[in-house]
Amino acid sequence: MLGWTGHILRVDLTSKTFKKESFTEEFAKTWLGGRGFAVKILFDELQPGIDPLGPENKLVVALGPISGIPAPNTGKAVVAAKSPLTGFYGDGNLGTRVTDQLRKAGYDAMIVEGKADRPTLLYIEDDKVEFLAAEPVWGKGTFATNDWIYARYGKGVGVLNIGQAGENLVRYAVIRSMEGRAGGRPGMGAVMGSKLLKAIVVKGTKPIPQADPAGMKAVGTADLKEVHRIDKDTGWSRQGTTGVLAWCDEVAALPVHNFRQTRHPESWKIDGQRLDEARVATYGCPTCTMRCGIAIHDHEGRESELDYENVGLLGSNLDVFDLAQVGSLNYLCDDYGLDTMSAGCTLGFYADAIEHGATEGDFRFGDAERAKELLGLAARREGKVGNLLADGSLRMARAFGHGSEAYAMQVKGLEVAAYNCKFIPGMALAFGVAGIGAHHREAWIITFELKLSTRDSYGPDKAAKVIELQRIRGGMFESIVACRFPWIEIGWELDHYPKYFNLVTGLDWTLDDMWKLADRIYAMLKLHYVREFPNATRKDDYPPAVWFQPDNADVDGPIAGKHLDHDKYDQLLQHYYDQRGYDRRGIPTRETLAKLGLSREAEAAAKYATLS
Ligand code: PTT
Ligand code: SF4
Repeated sequence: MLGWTGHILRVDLTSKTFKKESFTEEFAKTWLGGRGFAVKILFDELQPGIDPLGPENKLVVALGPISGIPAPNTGKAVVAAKSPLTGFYGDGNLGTRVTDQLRKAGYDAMIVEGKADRPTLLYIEDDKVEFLAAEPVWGKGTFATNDWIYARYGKGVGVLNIGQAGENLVRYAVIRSMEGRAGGRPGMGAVMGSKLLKAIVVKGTKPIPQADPAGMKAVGTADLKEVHRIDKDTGWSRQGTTGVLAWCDEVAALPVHNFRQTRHPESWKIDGQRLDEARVATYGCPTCTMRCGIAIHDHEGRESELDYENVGLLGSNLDVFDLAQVGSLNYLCDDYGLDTMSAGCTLGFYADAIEHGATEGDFRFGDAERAKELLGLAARREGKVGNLLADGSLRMARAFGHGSEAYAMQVKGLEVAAYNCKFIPGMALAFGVAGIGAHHREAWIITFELKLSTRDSYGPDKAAKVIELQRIRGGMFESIVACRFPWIEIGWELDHYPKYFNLVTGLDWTLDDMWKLADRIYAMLKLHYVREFPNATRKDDYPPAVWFQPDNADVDGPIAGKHLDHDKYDQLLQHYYDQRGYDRRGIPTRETLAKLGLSREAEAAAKYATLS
């Protein structure tokens, strides 16, 4: 079997043992890698109903067949586990050198299970695995932890680590890597913390098996140069992801004031142009030639790396229009290891709940200094407010009552990304049916939807577009494991990816084969969900209720008086289910599962929930 190492590293923190396990060629071809591996492994190995923060949960770090290969933007890894935020499968994707180092150590994935008896650093070097004391950095932030690790092992190693948020089991704690950014929004950092696992450090020295290494090297090296050239020509990485902020403001899609407003006259102060002007450094993931990590000096003079989601949710959503202050909030999230997006939505919800009298408190929109203190309270789970914030917006709303759940900006417990869908039905659907709760990663239909001016349509074509994008983004890119930005941002053709895949595996796949894999993954995500929530209904695939409310509509601007239509959204959702072969609850039918080769998985799920 070429293209895969054929091995998974299984580490048990309780017994301090490890095993090198083999997988079959059939497993590799059915699940490919990354998210594909993770959905299957966690489905087979986790009992529904387990405590996501208990030792029985497992953390999977999974790579793909092109991970670590010199080709455009292959320095990404998938981290997955049962989510403490949403209560079912959760994952994330982050740039890290663990990608190539773990593959060079001889593994396509690792599974971490059990719980250590003391703060632990897992050190992996080829066939060696060591369980080392991490007390010197327990209680420390991710920057200090990373410095400590680099000082001991050098900068060539791959590192995943957590900050205080992960240690204190904040439900939206992320995993950080200084060789990329952060990943695992639905609390993958808390899963590490629950296992007393402070960091994973990886070093590998073996070659990655490939069918045609010379051919891959020639194609990959040329393509890396070409991607660099196109990026320079188009100028995309000047502003990177933050280039979209000014557009969101223009088309009334920016989150402002906990998504109550869609535009703001001061938004220009935190847009991509201002970020580029304030740039003090540029960072990128391994094997990337269009590096988009733009760092500025924050209010306290520290370097802070900003993306659109971070600026939209910690900036405009909180009415903070001072870029340096947004940088500070972002820096704190990075250091504590909090997901910037859930943190921004949860703080926004808190300020909104106070404003609407659902609770009492001293936090107001625009108060960046208090927001900084609150992030600290959340990361340390300090006091009543810290504990409430640490549990995310849905649990907080349930604690407050007074109808506040309507404006907790989340789906299935995961907070939404920075696209205000008051009147953007397709993107609202994309959040509703995203595989792990609201995430823009899987179907970023908003640009297609608004650039074609089909904003007020709820037709079957929108459902079809969401499925097409899910296949590309949530399926192929998450399983072959590569950054999707060359495709989405600079127009790098999708055909390149089966070509890379075929060069390393010796297979003859087309994009259609990738879409079949993607559909299998999406069905599995739903099986994960229904196994945990047997009474699931189509309402679970609805976006936040506030977007449907007429009294929340904009009073002026391009979408004045408009809001999502409940019945039409339900029809759009039905188009999605029909096209996917799901029943009226949004669960794949037995027939659909059989077509996808998932009859055994259907039987396993049917023990817990009724399948049609
Ligand atoms: C992703 C989510 C995003 S998506 C952002 S900004 W974005 C936030 N970044 C955070 C951060 O930074 N610090 C922090 N403490 N929390 C953060 N949470 C948020 O996490 C990211 C880039 C970006 S920047 C995006 S869109 C693309 N995402 C990709 C993806 O998901 N898959 C893929 N195959 N390629 C992608 N390329 C791009 O990667 P999650 P990263 Mg992240 C400081 O993890 O859980 O998936 O949520 O991955 O290495 O940080 O790169 O405007
Ligand atoms: Fe990382 Fe940005 Fe490069 Fe993608 S484009 S690999 S997110 S630096």
